[in-house]
Amino acid sequence: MTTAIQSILNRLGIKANNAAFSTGSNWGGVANTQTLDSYSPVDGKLIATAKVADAADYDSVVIKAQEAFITWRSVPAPKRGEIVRQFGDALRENKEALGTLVSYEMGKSLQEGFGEVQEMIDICDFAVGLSRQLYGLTMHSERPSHRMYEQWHPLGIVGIISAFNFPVAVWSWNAALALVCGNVCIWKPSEKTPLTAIACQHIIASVFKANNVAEGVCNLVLGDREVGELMTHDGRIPLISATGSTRMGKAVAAAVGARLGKSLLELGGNNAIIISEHADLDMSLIGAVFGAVGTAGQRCTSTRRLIIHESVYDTFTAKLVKAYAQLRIGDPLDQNNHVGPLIDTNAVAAYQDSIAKCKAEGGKFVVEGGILSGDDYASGCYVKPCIAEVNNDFEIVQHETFAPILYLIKYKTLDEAIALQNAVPQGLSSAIMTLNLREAEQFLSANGSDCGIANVNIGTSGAEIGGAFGGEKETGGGRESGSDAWKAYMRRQTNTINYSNTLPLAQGIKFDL
Ligand code: UN1
Repeated sequence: MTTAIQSILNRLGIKANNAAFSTGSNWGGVANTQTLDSYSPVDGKLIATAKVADAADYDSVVIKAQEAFITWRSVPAPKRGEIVRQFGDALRENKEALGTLVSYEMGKSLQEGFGEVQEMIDICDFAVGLSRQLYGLTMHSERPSHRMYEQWHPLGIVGIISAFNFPVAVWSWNAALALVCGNVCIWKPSEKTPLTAIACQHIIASVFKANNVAEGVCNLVLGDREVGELMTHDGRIPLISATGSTRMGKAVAAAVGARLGKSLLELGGNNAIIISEHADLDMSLIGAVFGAVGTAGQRCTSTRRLIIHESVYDTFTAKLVKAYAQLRIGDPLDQNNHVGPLIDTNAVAAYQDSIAKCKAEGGKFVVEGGILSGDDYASGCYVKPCIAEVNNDFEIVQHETFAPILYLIKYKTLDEAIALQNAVPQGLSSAIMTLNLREAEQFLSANGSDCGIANVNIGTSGAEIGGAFGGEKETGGGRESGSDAWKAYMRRQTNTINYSNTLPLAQGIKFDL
């Protein structure tokens, strides 16, 4: 580890012998023997060894969280918002350090690491405003001198299971909303990125301490699948918000559904951009290339398919090939590079496997892939972004591979393009590049994209926090972050108040004693 990274760990308060869980300022499970190793995909070095929580540790956290909920839910929502506001300020102070650690531990470019912390700051600002809203409706009662309204109450413990690719932002989307809504949280971060999670826990714990917030409001539990399973089966956790693969999401939904809990799922995407004959091709190029190679193709919103009109297909493909030749792949902490490493060598194996499958199905690579070797690429996690001409119905094209592999598909009519865009199991993000109003509106209509996110003249990735984030079909149907996504973190209560002298029944039913 370089001294620069060591000083960042110091700045973020991360010590060598980390604990397995935290309820705020208190950290526990230090003596546990089972560990998680965090290797940087940047240089392959072991950054730290974290401890794994066992079932007894987990249980102690849940008990603490249940106790904390009793007091936290009684704190007025705007006061909870004030604490989230201070958390946003603490993130502003730590943006550089945390963003750099995200880049080093996860491998995304430094700019994207900073962007991820900015998303956290933005969601805190959003949540602060929300803390003075959380509106319910008022209805007119059919009975005289009756009032009817609805109000929103917190659920209790929100379990957050997050993925390696957005190791801190997705937790904050959930935590910031859950907290202003009056919930407490238990976070299980990806086992691949424990350090960034520990850093976030330190930051939020210091804000809580300064405000005398009880232990147990924001909890961290480190572990692998076993901890996730304890959470999904636990009837004490009314809501599980999980981000990850569709396979993982199905297991979460089954376990949570079996106990009639709520789940909020943000799963795989297979996102396409339609490049119309009416597109501004230079603008489209930026959206397509950033979408495909940003975060080395490891966003759930990454662009995996380009559906290109036949009249611009050759021209646009030539532009793509030229742009890919200019991509600089290497250390993501060096801001001259566009593309960093994949998360680990398993991801590299999946990338290679997808390329082989694509070729076996008849895919023709116009930009070849490959693993980079040499001193600069010693971690073995650096791969070349590649482009293949395919049919949409290839099995591999129907599948989300978390790697920079871009598939090209040709179309003749917009109806055909929209049908191709929709003809995958996933439904997260989509876009059309066109300067033609009719095309744009058709794409956004009920006959258009079937995704949770549909954009015009911007790419598939890089959503702002103000919109609801999530998708349909195998993406899981959940919505996080902006708009009214907060409602998933609360329970709705309908209240009818009779201020008359009699007790009339609804629907005019007569019942006299
Ligand atoms: C994810 O990949 O899980 O829209 C989240 C985007 C980011 C969030 C991605 N704001 O690409």
